[in-house]
Amino acid sequence: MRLSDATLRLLPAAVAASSYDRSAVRPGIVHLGVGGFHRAHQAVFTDDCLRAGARDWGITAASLRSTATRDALAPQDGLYTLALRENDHQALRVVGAIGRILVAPEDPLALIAAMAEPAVRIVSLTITEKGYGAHVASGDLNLSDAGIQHDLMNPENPQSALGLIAAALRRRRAAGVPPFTLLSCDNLAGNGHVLGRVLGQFASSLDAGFGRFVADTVACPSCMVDRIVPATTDADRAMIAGHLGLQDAWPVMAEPFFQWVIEDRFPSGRPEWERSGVEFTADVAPHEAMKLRLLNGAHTSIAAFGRVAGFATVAEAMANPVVRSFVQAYWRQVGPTIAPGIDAEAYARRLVVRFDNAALNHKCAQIATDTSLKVPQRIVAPLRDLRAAGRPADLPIFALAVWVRSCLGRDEAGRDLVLADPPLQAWAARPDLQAAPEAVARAFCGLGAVFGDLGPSLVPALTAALASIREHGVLAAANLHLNRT
Ligand code: CS2
Repeated sequence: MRLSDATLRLLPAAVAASSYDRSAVRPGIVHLGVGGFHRAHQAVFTDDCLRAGARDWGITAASLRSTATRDALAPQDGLYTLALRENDHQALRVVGAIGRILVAPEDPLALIAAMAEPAVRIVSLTITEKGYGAHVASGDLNLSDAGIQHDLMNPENPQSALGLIAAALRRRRAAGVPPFTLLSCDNLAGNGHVLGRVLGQFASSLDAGFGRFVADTVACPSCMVDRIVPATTDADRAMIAGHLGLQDAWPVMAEPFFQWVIEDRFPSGRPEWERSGVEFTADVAPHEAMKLRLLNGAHTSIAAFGRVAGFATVAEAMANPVVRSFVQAYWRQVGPTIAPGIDAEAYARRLVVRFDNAALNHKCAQIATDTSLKVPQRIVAPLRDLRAAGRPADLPIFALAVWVRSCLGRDEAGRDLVLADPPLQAWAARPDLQAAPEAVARAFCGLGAVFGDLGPSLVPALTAALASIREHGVLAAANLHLNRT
């Protein structure tokens, strides 16, 4: 039997289920990108509000690409299980905040109509770095993005997040309905700022008046989101079915820790997310910098070590003494780039415990997707600040070298390393393992979208790190480097 509204009453008492009348909930949020992260984060805190009696903040969710989540969750009335796991502890809960799930490519007009509903006051997004049609380094609209090109030509039948949002905003404007607040929940520095900027540029390219309307009336608060959410496996599905006594086609696994710090700019209102411990602030930037530079920067480094040296998961890599020392030294070096007033040391101490959580089974390969779009805000940004302050910056450079090494086709045991990074996959002149370290360093440092104007100055240090990795292997090279500095 399947998890659904009809079978909720069969759940064992140990599973915290939604007890409210879901049929009385009206959608107030449309969420784009209904992956595991949204379902373990924003949807859960919204579910807390619904459990506390709110009725205007249900979520209509949409996938911008695949039908998989809709196919899994529609037969379950949008219900799914969240398993919070930490070593040998686990807590289960069924989340009911998501009602309808739409699939944009199947019916873009249905999604536009859902966003145009006057009762919808927030459109939130987890569409990953590449979903914004932005140059991540500059934050400008990327006019060579295929989805953006298509939507500027076909604004009535859009495919991209920006095109869909713009179509809904045009419809609201024509009907005299105030715009929704746009809430980016992706790991971009100044995510709301980036979204507002590319949307404004997109809207102005369609029509200058609409561009001004977007710039003047659409609020795009920034926020910092944090919770580690590994991809669900079949073993997880079997484990959850065992606990529920019901089948759940797509449960979500996550760590207990979470943080969500939001700039409080919601002209049309918002759920009382603070009841779950969500923080509201006037300035998110220092929180974002802490999280992107310490958690995500270390994640990207660990994933690169893992891929090259053959560690499958973050916890496995962290159990290696060299990786562990490297990560801790990296935090000490990068920490001073975080604004004073934020306790970067306490956050880093907590990160060790979070990364050691063996129950998560968080795969290096999952983190290593789209890395060329992640490196600028995670590693290059603190490197730039360290340089500007005249401080040592060798560890971010070494981390970049490990990432570059992980893009050369094979790991140190000679196994194929598949790249899941569209811009790098499309790079015809991408060097491979045969190329000399200096040629590799020069080629990568020439990627302006990744390194900005910093690239040329990094060539010597990157060459030296790549040469040492080639000579000694990545772990021994890191160890030598740590002992030298
Ligand atoms: C990870 C993030 O996949 C990745 O790139 O670094 O998804 C990370 O787990 C989250 O940002 C944690 O909040």
